[in-house]
Amino acid sequence: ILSYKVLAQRSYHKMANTKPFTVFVEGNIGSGKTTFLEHFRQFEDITLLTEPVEEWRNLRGWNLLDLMYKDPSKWAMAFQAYVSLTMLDMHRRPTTTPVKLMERSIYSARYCFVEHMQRSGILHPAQFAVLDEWFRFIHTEIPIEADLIVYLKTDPKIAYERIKRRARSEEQCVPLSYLEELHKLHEDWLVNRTFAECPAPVLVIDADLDLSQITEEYKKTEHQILRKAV
Ligand code: DCP
Repeated sequence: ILSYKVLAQRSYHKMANTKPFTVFVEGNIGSGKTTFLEHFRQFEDITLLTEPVEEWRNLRGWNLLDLMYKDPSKWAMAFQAYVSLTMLDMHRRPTTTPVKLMERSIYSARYCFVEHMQRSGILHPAQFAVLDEWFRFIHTEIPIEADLIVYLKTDPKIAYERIKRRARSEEQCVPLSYLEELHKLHEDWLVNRTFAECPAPVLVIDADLDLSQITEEYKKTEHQILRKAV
């Protein structure tokens, strides 16, 4: 049975003939994307799509995330191909709310992670070419909505400490240098705009603050994400 709320939201979209205002939350590993999304759970008119890490840890019983960290040159290609699929699924998922908030996007997969794997030689040029052709095909043939990017900017050392603290088993081998490389790629993509196309305006947030203070930072973004006085 469809609730009154869902029906009301559907008719809102029909009447207004609008697509949801779509926001990507981007930032380094350990920048606090999940916490940021959780902050918005209190609002009604918003669909939250958290990253499908659990799917990456269990594809028919296989932990692709673990395989990728343990033997990158063998597994990076398969892992990133699967990430692209799960991201595309999130981009295409219909919503009944006026706002859609997504953790990461197919763009950060390509412009940060795959880019790093290509530059560092983890991906063979032929493997990179296949992933890049997939990305180009999706980018040109499938409409991907993007209205705003929230960039949680973090000092790599702080991200490193958070990753150590949360102790996700697969990430124990992640060195600080990897986070520094990923940080540079996020900066080049979202701030310096040196090598890749940026699909929406970027709102930069200081995500170095600790949990007790960061809620204030998150609050500052509410009116831009919900697009009304809050
Ligand atoms: N990952 C990857 N390639 C991608 C996307 C993610 O290798 N295209 C990896 C990096 C992490 C794990 O997947 O080990 C999850 O990374 P995210 O930064 O996307 O998510 P977190 O949960 O670490 O984010 P946060 O700590 O900001 O909440």
